[in-house]
Amino acid sequence: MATAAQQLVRMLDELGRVSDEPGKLTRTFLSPSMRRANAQVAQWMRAAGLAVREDAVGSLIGRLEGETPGAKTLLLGSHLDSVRDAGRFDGPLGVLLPIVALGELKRRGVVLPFAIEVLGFSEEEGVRFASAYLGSKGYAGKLRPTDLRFHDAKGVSVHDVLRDFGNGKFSPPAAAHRSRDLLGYIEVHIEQGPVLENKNLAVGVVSAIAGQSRFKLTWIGKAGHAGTTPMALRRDALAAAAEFAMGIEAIARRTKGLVATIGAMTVAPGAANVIPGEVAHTLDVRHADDRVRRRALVAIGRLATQIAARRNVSRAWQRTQENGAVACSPALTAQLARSVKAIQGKSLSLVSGAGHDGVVISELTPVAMLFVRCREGLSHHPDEYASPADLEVALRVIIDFLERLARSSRQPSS
Ligand code: HGY
Ligand code: MN
Ligand code: MN
Repeated sequence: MATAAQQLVRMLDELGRVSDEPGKLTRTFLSPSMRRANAQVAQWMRAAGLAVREDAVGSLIGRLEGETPGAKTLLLGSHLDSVRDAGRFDGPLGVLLPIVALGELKRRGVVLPFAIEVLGFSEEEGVRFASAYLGSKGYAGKLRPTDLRFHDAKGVSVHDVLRDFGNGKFSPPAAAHRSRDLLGYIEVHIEQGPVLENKNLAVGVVSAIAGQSRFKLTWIGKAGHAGTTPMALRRDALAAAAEFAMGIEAIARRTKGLVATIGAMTVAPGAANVIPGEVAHTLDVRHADDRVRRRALVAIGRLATQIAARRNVSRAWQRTQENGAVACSPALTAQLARSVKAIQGKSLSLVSGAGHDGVVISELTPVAMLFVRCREGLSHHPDEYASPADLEVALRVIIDFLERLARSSRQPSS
C-alpha cells in the first residue's frame, strides 16, 4: 500500500505543476492548462483500466464496468480546476485517489460487482466566472440558462466558451445518469480547516456542507480630480466599498459561525490621481444554518443601503451563487465511517465550511465525504499540504469501503 500512496503523491505533485501561470498553480475553467490536466488524468485513468470520456462541459469521466451486468454505478470524484496560486490537493486529491485505489484493486485481481465512475469536474471554484460548480452541474443535468449568461473579465460568456469548446454549438446536457442507476457519490477532499489536526486524526467524515451565497456588488460614485476635489464633495466609490468591507467583517465577527469575505475587487478608472468612480467586488457569505445566513444577508443589505445613502453613491447587486446547506447521506456516511474506524481506529464527523461538488451531486444521488487532515488547516494557498502517511490512510479507507461494498453487494439479500 505504501507504493500506491507514493504513486498518489507523485501524481499530485505532477498535476500540481500543470498551470496557466509560471511558478504558481492556477488552472481555471477550460484554460490551456485544464486541457493538459485532462490529458494527463485521462492517461492515469486508462492505466487503471477505466474507459475515459470528456463531457460537453469539459469534465473527465473514467468508467469501470461492474462484474454484474446492469449493476448500479458508484461515483467518486472532485474537481480539477483550482483557485489562483492554489495548493495541489484541493480537488485533484478526490480525483486521483480513486484512480490509484482502482489501480491497486486491479493489481490485486479484485473485480467489483458494481460499476464505478471516477469524475474530474471541469469547474468548481468559480474563479473565471463568478458562478461555481459548472462541471458538476453539467454532469448532474443542473446547468441553467442563468449559469450560461455569466461573463468572465474579458466579457466572454459561459455559453460562448462552451460553444467554442464543443463543435460550435452548446446546449445544457441532461444528467449523465438516472438517480435509480446510482449507488451514491463519495468525495475525498482535504479538510481545509484545523479540526482533524487538532484531534490528531488523519481522516474524518462530513455530516453537512455549509450553505453559501455569492454576489458581485458594484458601487457607483463619481470620478474626479484627486487634487482639486474637496473631501466633503466627493462620491468616492472605493471609500464606500471600504466602509462596507469593514461593516461586513463586524457583522461576521459578532455572528457565531458566520464567515463573510470580499475576495476580489476592481477599481475604476484606476489612476493614482483620480477619485474612484466605480468599484466592483465579490462577496461570499456562509453558515452551516441557512436561517442564520439569510438573517445576516438582510443585515448586510441594510448596511449597503445606509452607506450608499450617506455617501451619495449607488450600488448594484448581482447574485452569482446560492446554495443551501447540504446534509450528507447518513447511511452512506455510516458505511464510510465504518471503513474509517477499521483503518484509523476511530472516526470523527465534522461540518464542511467549504463548498464541494457534493452539493450539486446530492441532487442526483446520496453523497458522503472523506476529509483528510491538512497542515494548519491551510488551503487556497500554495503551502496547502497533506502528508503521505495521511494520504495512505485515506487510500486504505477508500479501498476498504469498496471491498466492503462489493461484499455486501454480492450477498443474496442485496
Ligand atoms: O469556495 C469553496 O468553498 C470551495 O473551495 N470551492
Ligand atoms: Mn477550493
Ligand atoms: Mn475543493
